[in-house]
Amino acid sequence: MRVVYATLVLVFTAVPALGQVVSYEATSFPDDTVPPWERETFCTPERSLVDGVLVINVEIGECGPPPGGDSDAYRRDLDDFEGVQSFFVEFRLKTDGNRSEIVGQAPAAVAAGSLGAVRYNWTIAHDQVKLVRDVLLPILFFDIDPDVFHTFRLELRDTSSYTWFIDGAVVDSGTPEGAYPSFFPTLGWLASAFEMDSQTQLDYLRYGVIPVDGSGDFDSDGAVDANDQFYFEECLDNSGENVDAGPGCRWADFDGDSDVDCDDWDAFETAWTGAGDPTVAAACAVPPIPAVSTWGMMVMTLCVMILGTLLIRSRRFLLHRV
Ligand SMILES: [Ca+2]
Ligand SMILES: [Ca+2]
Ligand SMILES: [Ca+2]
Ligand SMILES: [Ca+2]
Repeated sequence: MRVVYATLVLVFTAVPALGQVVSYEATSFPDDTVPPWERETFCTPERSLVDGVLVINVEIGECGPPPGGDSDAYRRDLDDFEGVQSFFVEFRLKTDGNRSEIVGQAPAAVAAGSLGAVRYNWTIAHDQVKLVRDVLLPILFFDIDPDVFHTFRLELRDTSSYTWFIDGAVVDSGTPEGAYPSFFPTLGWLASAFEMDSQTQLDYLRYGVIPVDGSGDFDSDGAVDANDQFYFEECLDNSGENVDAGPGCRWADFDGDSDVDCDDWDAFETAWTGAGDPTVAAACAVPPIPAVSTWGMMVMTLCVMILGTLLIRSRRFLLHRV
């Protein structure tokens, strides 16, 4: 019995609990979240929160000559996700740091790392991204539009595929070297100065189990409720009729036509399992029908206009006859 209990505990602690997506939306500092991100700073990075975006300024020189200046780094383990059949990391970020900083793992970097061979690293400058899976594998560089937010996404399915996306477009995919998250996996990210000052802005960072296409269940907890609605409306606002919603929104595309529009909203409402009814998404709200008094005013105004026109015409007709 004791062995069975121990086995059950192992099974239930190895699998993520309800809510299999973790998101940091930059509405508070990362180390103030529950659970907190472990923060490690070097020298004196400055940070602030501005309208749901974490802004980090890093400089060179205050703590000695370059290379190496301010650094603001955050880290978490991914132990809860070991053994899942699918996994994604997605973040939206922009930085004004120069591409010459990339050699020093700056100005911004995100690393899904481990003690094993399998890892996925982004190093991001204002107009270029470097993707690394392993130092023994080809290192990839991609140019990006400077000084605007970009969405970076990684999808892993079993051990059979990895796919990197930038702004919804596939930039690289293939068969990974092994399963991930695995072997003491961690997720970390930082803003740092190597040879130059820079500012990095993070809108969000999300990771977890890839939700099932067309399920409406973003966090894969078996419910379609308020926890999913925030992300559904984000997809809706970024998509619309016949606009591809991108890989991060397939779960919200109920009718499988690639967009997330008001047809999908209707299906989301139908699939809703939360308390009461969901608050109608602004993009799909039907304009209110005018109240009786408003109708009355409109009809009266029309009548006055018609009567006025008739009077003027009859007056002209009589004058003409005279
Ligand atoms: Ca945000
Ligand atoms: Ca859910
Ligand atoms: Ca559609
Ligand atoms: Ca759709």
